[in-house]
Amino acid sequence: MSAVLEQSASEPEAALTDGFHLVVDALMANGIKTIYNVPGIPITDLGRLAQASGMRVISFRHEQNAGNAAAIAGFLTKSPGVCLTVSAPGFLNGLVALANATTNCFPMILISGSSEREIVDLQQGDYEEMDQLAIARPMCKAAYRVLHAADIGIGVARAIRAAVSGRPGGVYLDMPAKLFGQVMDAEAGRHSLVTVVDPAPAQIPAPSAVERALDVLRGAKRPLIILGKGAAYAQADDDIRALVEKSGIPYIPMSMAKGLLPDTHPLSAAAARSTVLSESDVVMLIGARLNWLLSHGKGRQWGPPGAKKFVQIDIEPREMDSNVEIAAPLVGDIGSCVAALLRGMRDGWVPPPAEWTQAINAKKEQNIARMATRLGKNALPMDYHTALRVLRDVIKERPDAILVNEGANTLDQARGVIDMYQPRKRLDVGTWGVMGIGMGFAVAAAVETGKPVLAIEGDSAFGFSGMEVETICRYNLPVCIVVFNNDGIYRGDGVNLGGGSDPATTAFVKGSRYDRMIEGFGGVGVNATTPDELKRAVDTAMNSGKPTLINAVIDPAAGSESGNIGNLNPKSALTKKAGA
Ligand code: ADP
Ligand code: TZD
Ligand code: MG
Repeated sequence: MSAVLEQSASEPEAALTDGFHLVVDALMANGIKTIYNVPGIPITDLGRLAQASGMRVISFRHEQNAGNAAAIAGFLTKSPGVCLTVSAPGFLNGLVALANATTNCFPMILISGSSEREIVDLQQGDYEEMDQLAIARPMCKAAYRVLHAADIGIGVARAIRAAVSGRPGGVYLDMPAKLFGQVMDAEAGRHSLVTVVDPAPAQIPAPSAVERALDVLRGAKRPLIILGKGAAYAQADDDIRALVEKSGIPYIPMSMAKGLLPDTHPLSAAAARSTVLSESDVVMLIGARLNWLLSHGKGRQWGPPGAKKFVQIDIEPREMDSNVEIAAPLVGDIGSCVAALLRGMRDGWVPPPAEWTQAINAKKEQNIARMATRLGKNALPMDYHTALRVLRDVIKERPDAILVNEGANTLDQARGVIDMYQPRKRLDVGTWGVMGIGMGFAVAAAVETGKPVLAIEGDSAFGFSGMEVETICRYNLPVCIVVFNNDGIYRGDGVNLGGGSDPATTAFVKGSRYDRMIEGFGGVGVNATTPDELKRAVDTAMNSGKPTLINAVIDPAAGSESGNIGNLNPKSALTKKAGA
């Protein structure tokens, strides 16, 4: 259907259009094909019209999940994911996802309906009154409000450019209710639309910066490359692989960069992570920040202070020297920077000394053997490793499947055990370690790629977005959820230190059956207590593509407090003594 208002026979004048149609037309003119939303005042008809116009509109049960879906759609496609919410409470629900997208450098646009400016600004108590633009502004990269239908095209264009150019991030677009009903001449409306040309222009690094980086790399005896999710986002997969292989420099992938090169690649030093972090003399960061996930580039993990030089490739100049001195900042887009380094290595590149790679390989072999022993055990009830061995094999057999992962132990152990083989196949809690991304990410991964999705979820983590199993069933998406059910947060055997009858703060109902939730919506539920049952159930789900939830029963005593980051969790002497 053409997005032009139908003319009644009694109105022979020029065709008209309105705000609703112009928003849809503006998105479609820029190749945006999907909206993730929760309907309601004032945007119900916008979703309806978008669907009628040929867009895919995925309606969620909670805006945070719709927002997370939009954010990860942006990561997967390099085009901003769009989330649509109602005013005040719906907007606020979506805001966590917008802030999280910005923190993770995922491009997304949160379009929210809002109440009447005149009433909101005089604080006269409008329906869902809130000054949304002011509240959104500090949470995102850019925030705009459109007041006139004729400005919708420009508003959408600005939002797209802000989301994807430079360092990607979240953008807020405020659309007061009155905007949607504004009518204007259809021809003028068409002319007001903007198709954004080259929304994320290449940013070419300065030749002198490339030369400086190559000099630092040439001087290295024990170099290391760290690939971050920015490298995965950049979609420069072939050149990144060529750079690693041509340079002969060992690399470690950050969590969402796993699979950029297969984790089984001979130059992967992931299994010797602590060795390479502490002993390397030059580290090149590609799309990875020296934040808490890398201990800020200093401290014991990094070896003696001042002993290392850093090369950093990033599109954001202000990232340089954020935590430690960067000897060779390479500011530009990763595709252009990596291509420039490759050109510079064409003639006479000498790979790192064999001593370095041999030392790493020896350490790797040791650690891989140790892991194999742990994975070889068949614990019953299942512990993390017993269950994860099964899922590791599933991904090995289906390397194109997308893995979504959240939880504490469920996250940390899965990241270590499950090898990834292809770029952008591992989606997880990211920079904030936020719980609740699971079902939103799973839905968008299935919608955007058409690939099967395996979501490995802690039982607590799953609870944050679990209602979206209905959404998964409603759209019949090929998503298999495995809930690692250890009866609680970190562990299921916590005790109430006050001795009362309330359960421990970290414990859930014992023996819960999450699998029964999905059955209520027509999906497949399976309770798996052994590795064989788990394997059979996941294989069946991945083969059939039917929405499936497997309740994997995990030993309540198998996990540790906060997974691998217990050191960040302050503890009172009192609870330490009580052993909680
Ligand atoms: P990780 O958590 O995997 O270490 P981060 O989210 O900390 O990764 O870092 C990603 C970095 O990648 C950010 O600093 C961001 O500016 C950068 N980035 C994102 N896209 C590009 C790109 N196309 N070119 C260059 N840098 C990019
Ligand atoms: N709320 C939000 C939004 N994000 C968070 N990270 C937390 C709370 C705190 N938190 C974690 O950091 S992990 C986690 C919480 C509540 C859940 C861990 O339990 P789980 O995983 O069942 O998901 P395991 O396997 O039992 O460790
Ligand atoms: Mg748990």
